[in-house]
Amino acid sequence: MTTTVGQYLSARLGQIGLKHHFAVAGDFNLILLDELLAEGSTKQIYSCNELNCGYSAEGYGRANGAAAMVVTFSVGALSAMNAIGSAYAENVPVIIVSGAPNTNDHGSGHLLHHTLGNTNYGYQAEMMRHITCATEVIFSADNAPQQIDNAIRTALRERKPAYIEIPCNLANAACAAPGPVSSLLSEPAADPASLEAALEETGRFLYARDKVVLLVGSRMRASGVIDLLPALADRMGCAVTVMAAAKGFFPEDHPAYRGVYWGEVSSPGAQEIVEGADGILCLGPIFNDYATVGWRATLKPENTLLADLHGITVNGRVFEGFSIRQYLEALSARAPRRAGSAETPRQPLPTIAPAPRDARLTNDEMTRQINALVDGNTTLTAETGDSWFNAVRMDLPGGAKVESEMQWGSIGWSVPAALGGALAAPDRRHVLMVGDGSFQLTAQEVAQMVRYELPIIIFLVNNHGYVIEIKIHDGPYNYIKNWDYAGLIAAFNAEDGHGLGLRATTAGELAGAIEQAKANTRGPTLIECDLDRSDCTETLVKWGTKVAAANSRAPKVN
Ligand code: DPX
Repeated sequence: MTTTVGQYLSARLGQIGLKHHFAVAGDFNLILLDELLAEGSTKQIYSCNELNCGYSAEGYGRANGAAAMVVTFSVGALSAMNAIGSAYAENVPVIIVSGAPNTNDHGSGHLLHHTLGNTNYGYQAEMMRHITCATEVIFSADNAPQQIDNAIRTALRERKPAYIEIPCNLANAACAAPGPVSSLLSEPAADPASLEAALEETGRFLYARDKVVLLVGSRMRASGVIDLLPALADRMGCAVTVMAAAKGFFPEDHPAYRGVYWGEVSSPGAQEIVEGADGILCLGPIFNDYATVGWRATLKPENTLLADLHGITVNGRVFEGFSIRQYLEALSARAPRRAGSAETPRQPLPTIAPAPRDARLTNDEMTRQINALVDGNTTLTAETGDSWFNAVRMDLPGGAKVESEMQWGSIGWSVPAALGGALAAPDRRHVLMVGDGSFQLTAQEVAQMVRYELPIIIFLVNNHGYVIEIKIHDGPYNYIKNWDYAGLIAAFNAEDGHGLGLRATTAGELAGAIEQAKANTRGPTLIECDLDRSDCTETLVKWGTKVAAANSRAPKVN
């Protein structure tokens, strides 16, 4: 039983549950792309460039649990690195496969195109090693199956990207056929002694405390155990809050929900509940400078239990050797009731009164209308910028999902990521909020939404500049060239597309545009929302001031 290296990879991608892979062609990967097409387990989706290809895979992986992408050597792979950094920072298992020079050219002294112009072709793998959890450079078809399996298995277990390099003359070389996929998918068994000790210490922590609260962080997405949270909350009877990057990770219509904890810019009442608690179960949190509002919202270590993907820290002790799923499943069966924090009711979010139809469009009115569009089957992708703050202040129905990239924070991420998410979850409604500055980085990927007829509704927030940067630190570099954003769609449609480009300057125009977007099922609808530059959320201004203060701390002098 034999196959080819490319078909082995293709079969494995299908077996781990992928239905698509993303690709940009180049002469070092053409045979590999042929092999993937021939084996056919996953559909090949083309991207405009490798950065977008990576972000699309990252977005797909969020919705589907993993993703794959294929690029060419150097000119492709180096462009993709920003997106692979995103997948690493955001814990998304993206398998990046790069075509590479012919094996006969390695060590030959031959000078090749698409390279740095020296004859050592190992630099790409060296660079990738820093932003992936496994780096496999294939030099022989015989070793390819183990190397491919190791990269995929490690990515799935670590919830990080992995890199596979396949020379152009090995993609169709014969190799052994795959064995059972369970060797890639199975989770290692928990160490029973460590898990039991962790649960006992958790019990001691919880019994010694009255006001216990759950704080859900963004690494819970990677853990794939978000669905376990309501049962844990029901058992403990305590209040549940989420971090900004984990907006929507707990159903907001659940009685335990108390809002987003984000220090001084928390939802009403959430800061008091978290900072007033004597026991905070932090589940998959990322406490970076943004999340802590410039290091101001730091929780007391003695009050926190930190549960991360592969272990917990509590009462000054560290326990490892089990996954967060194994820990939460066991905890859900034996956690004590700790309902003290739930006595404080949820405070309502500030309501936004509807604007008259002919009123100038405002940020508030735009957010109100987008919030009304979001139902329990919607995935809302929110780009870095004021869109974060607008998403965080929305009142979401149960089932609604939010995707943001608050650890990596690379503008331009959201357009390809929304495309990836829409391919992975075609039965959901996909809504994207993206600022004008961010959009300019990856705008051309809307053309692929047109190509694949993805009915994504894009709210292009044209506030005429890098407003979040203007609020943090102003200067001429924050003002960008305006585009006719709505007009771009005609160019992307060309002769056969069904995209729709609309522009809203009043509340009524926006309402009309949303109705047209709902009816446009054969392509994206981009609604350019024209706002005044000064019109942004209050929380952005408050947060931006504190983050700027942290950024401008003077160097310490010895
Ligand atoms: C930059 C940011 O227009 O949104 O709501 O107006 O801020 P807002 P826009 O999309 O502008 C985004 C802009 C320039 N950040 O305000 S957040 C710096 C930056 C980054 N990523 C990359 N380059 C620069 N975050 C890739």
